[in-house]
Formats: sequence, C-alpha cells, structure tokens
Amino acid sequence: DISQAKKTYAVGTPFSKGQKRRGVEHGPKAIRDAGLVERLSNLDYAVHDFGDLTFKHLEKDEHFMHVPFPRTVGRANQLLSGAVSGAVGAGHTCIMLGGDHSLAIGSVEGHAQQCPDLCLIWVDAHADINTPLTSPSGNLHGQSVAFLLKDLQNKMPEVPGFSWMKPFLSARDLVYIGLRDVDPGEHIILKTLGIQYFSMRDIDRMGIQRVMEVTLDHLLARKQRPIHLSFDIDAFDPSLAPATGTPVNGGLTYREGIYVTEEIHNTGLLSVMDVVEVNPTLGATPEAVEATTSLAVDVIASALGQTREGAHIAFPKIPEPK
Ligand code: 4U7
Ligand code: MN
Ligand code: MN
Repeated sequence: DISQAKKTYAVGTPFSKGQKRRGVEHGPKAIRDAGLVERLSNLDYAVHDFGDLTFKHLEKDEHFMHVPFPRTVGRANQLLSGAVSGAVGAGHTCIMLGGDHSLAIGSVEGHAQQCPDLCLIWVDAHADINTPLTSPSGNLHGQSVAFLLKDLQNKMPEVPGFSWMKPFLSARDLVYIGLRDVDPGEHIILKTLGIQYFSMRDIDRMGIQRVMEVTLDHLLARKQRPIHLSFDIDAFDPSLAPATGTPVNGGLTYREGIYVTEEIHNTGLLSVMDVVEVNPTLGATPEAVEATTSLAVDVIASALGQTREGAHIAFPKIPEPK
C-alpha cells in the first residue's frame, strides 16, 4: 500500500542567524537546484520535497553575552523541532536541508521527541560543543551540541529563546567524525565528558573503515536504535566543498565521506539527517558552488542507499531478446 510506505521527506531550512555571514539561507534552494529530487526520483530511494519552513527574524533580539540573535535562533529551532517531530511521528525519514548548523538543535530535539533513544553521529570539521562561556565567536552554530547534552546542563547559562527545550542527550550517545578545528574550551568538554570522537588524525591512523566499525559498535552494540546523522559539509576537504562559511584544510576525501554515509545506510537505522552549512554565495566561481551542492546531493543519495556497486531494482533478471 503506497500510502503506508515509509517515505523520505526533505525539509528546507533557509536560516543563517546561527552565525554572522549571510548566504547560508540559500543552501536549501542550491541543493535542490543541484538535482536533489530528480537525481533520486527514478531510484528506490526517492525523496519527496516538503518545501521550506518560513523563519521570522525577531525585531527585538539583543545579544546574550556575546551571542548574537539568541531569540531568533531559539524560535527557528522550535519551529523546526515541530516539523521534524511531525515527519518522524508520521513514520517518515527526514532530511533537513540547511541552513547553518545551529538548526541541529531543533532537528535533533524534534527527532528525540519521537525517538528518545536516538543516537547522534556528528560529521564536521568542528565539534560545535562550545557553551556561551567557552565560545570564541559567540555564534550559536558552534554551540549546538552543548544545548543537547544533559551532561552539560549545569555548565549552560539560560540563553533567551531556548526555554521551550531541555537537554536530553547523553554524552555516550554521540560520536564525532572529521574533527580538525577544536577550540580549547571544546577540548576540555570532550575530554571531561569522555565523548567518543574521530579526528582527521584518527582517520589517518585507523582508516575510515575501522572508524565506522568502532563508531557503530559504540552506538549500537548494546541495542539497535534510530540514528540521527548531522552532516556539516565542511567535514569535507575545502577542495571538494569550498562554498561553506568556516572551511578548514585537511578534510574528508570524497571516498571517506561517502563511505561514512554508506555504512550508516547499511545499518538500516538512519532516521533523520541534517545537511548544513552549504553557502552558495561563498564559492569563488560558479563551478566551486556547483561542486559543493552536487556533493551535498551525493551524500544524501548515499545515505539513502545509492551504492557505488550499482543495484538491479529495475531488473529482476537479465533481459533476453524476443
Ligand atoms: B560549524 C568555532 F571558533 N568553533 O565556535 C566557533 F572556530 O557549524 C567555529 O561547525 C564553529 O560550521 C563552526 O565559532 C560551526 C570557531
Ligand atoms: Mn557544524
Ligand atoms: Mn563545521
């Protein structure tokens, strides 16, 4: 029954107030223009376009400490949380097209409303685990994880705009992949909480295959549970994904990135995926932008089951001439 079938919905989140550079709000349109729906439509892993959420910029939104737009970011995440919770509650897989990475707060929170036992895989050059007290920039896209973690509750001030949510995630239910730009305050948080992470150096040492083995074992060995994949495009090397706000040299290769999403697909447990920080106004050339947006589509396709080995859904057997 088609109406009962599990579908994948993409929801666009044109929002950029989690950081100070504009343009990342055009990410959803750029990823769609790269052929998101078309490139997957004739395959088994079709994605349906839910369209964009509409975010308001609040007029009165003073800085909190050095954190800009706290109420605007809080409100946007509350709206997104409801949308993700609704989609997951209706039985769908959900792909969030960002937008900046502050939106992961609402995306993971909404997911957790339906799936309290979810686990989180954060693929990023950055740990995004600053609190307002450790953040060098004040930007909320570098603090998303701190809002989610129960283990940091007594280290977090009350940021205006976020009273609608409470932290719910345990540090042991989170794994990072791709880190290479971690602030001092973030480093002490990672170490104190004993968070499992694989930096680019770890990937160099262990290889991406072993990294994924340990990642999935760490999160799923005790029990199978829904996976939230939060994929910051800046995890990739800037030569592959130049159109992003905080590029850092020495990132994932194309093959390492795709291997991560293939392995996550193979668990059968992917429930919500964020693809964030695609900023089409930051590419030096149209080709640079196109490379970044097309890579975002590749990552989504592979998370949904596109394989490099091919598949034969359309061919139950080798066709014979009449
Ligand atoms: B992204 C930074 F200081 N750590 O907190 C910060 F280096 O979502 C960068 O991962 C955060 O792109 C990057 O502002 C946020 C900085
Ligand atoms: Mn990020
Ligand atoms: Mn990042």
